[in-house]
Amino acid sequence: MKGRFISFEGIDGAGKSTHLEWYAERLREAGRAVLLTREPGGTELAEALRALLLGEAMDARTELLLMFAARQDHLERRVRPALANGTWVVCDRFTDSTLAYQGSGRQGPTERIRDLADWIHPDLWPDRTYLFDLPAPEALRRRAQARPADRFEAEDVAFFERVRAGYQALARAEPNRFLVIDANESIDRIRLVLANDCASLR
Ligand code: Z5A
Repeated sequence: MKGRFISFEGIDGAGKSTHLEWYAERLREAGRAVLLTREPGGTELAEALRALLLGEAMDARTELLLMFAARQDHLERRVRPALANGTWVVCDRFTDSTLAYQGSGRQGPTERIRDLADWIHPDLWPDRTYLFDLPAPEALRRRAQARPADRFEAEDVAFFERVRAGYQALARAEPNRFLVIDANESIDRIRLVLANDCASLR
């Protein structure tokens, strides 16, 4: 049986990482084999690209192409093999991040991003995407308390408002795939929503 592909999305600081391990554990308890992974990253090569992407100055096209280079390696070596043997893949970010950050945030070429996605994974999109939705100023406030900023997190509020609006448009376009989570809710309430949805997917 083929596994399922679940992604977590949202602007930085919206709170998705707080729930990832917990969510994977709910699936394991239900007897599923789970691969918890992330983008950019998830393989040795993709993690090396992640370090460059988060740390090095680069132009917007280089950034976009490196995101997809990391994704291709991750899909080929880890995600596709896992799904093929029945493992559920829980992924911290996927191509919706590219559409939201490199497309809406950087005001980049959305059609080219979609072309790259069609080339790299024409047959593979998440079965479910959880979008953690939070106003950018609140996400910024949470982030500032949590850790020092990386290259993306150093962007201004207007950038993150565009990213958020991009995500919201993606969710409106695919209401069956996206579940939008009000990230202003408490961690416990969010877990209730996730647990109910997780049970419905299993
Ligand atoms: N990126 C891209 O541009 N294009 C792409 O295609 C891909 C990625 C795949 C790395 O992602 C960067 O890559 C990312 C976009 C770009 N930009 N940045 N930076 P990442 O996912 O590794 O980094 P991140 O988004 O910054 O994730 P994070 O550090 O794990 O943050 P988070 O998951 O959104 O939040 P958190 O760590 O779970 O929570 C933040 C704080 O809020 C923390 O103190 C929590 O305790 C607190 N929190 C969490 N939930 C709540 C609630 N409900 N109430 C109150 N406080 C809360």
